[in-house]
Amino acid sequence: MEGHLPPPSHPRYQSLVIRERLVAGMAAGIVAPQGLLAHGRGEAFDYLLGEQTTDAARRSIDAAAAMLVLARHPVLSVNGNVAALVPKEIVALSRAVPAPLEVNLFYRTEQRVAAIIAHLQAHGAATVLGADPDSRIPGLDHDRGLCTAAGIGSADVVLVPLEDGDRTAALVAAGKRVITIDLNPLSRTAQTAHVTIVDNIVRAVPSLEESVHRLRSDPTSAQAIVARYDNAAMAREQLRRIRSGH
Ligand code: PTJ
Repeated sequence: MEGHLPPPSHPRYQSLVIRERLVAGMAAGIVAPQGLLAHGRGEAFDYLLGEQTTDAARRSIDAAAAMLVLARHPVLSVNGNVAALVPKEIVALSRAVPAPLEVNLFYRTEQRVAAIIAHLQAHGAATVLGADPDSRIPGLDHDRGLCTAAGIGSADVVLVPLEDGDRTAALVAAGKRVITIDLNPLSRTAQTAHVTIVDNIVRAVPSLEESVHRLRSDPTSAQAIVARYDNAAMAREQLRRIRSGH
């Protein structure tokens, strides 16, 4: 795959490296074909946001970290795109919180679940939930609703990056606090989650880990951050930025 890359001097080099990770992920049976389309949409929003972590995104990252460290039973949900783009980083975040990883797919196949679990384990994960779902997210039909009772089923806080709007709404309706990472501030997921990080997952997950390390030993600050966080104001600010061309 690396053979398709231009030299590092190419102005779009970083973006092309990220694309190649997804293409390689699809060839390895980790990414769904639809994941490539989802990434193209994300890229367009990233471009409009200046391909940087905005101040509004930083506030969301701190609110998400605070919510994760204060949670009774936080869980990090992983899909094909997440596993291909940030395998090492999501494992590091799972250790830092600490919170179990659960593979939870929109386009579920048992082969892809197994490939993603093996990929995460190759990047240092100990246990990864999701291979033997024994519970359901209420209100979702077919395989989209499958989850584990020990993981998402009993979680109070769930991180669901690059998620479908229907499932986000179902998790919220099930009484969970939902954190997402989604470059499209207009998506149903972005508008339904309690904390929406409008940033590229490749930047957001390492920043989230840093913030978790900072807040883990400071529950008073974490509580204050959660109490004053306003997700609707954050979304308005991100949209203003897109419309004004920064
Ligand atoms: O692996 P699976 O089967 O669970 O499927 C995963 C995808 C992503 C295909 C599935 O969840 C899906 O179809 O998602 P959507 O509904 O296309 O939503 C994905 C959202 O993520 C969109 O709003 C994109 O703008 C956003 N997005 C895409 N790439 C990135 C991103 N947000 C942050 N960082 C990215 N790199």
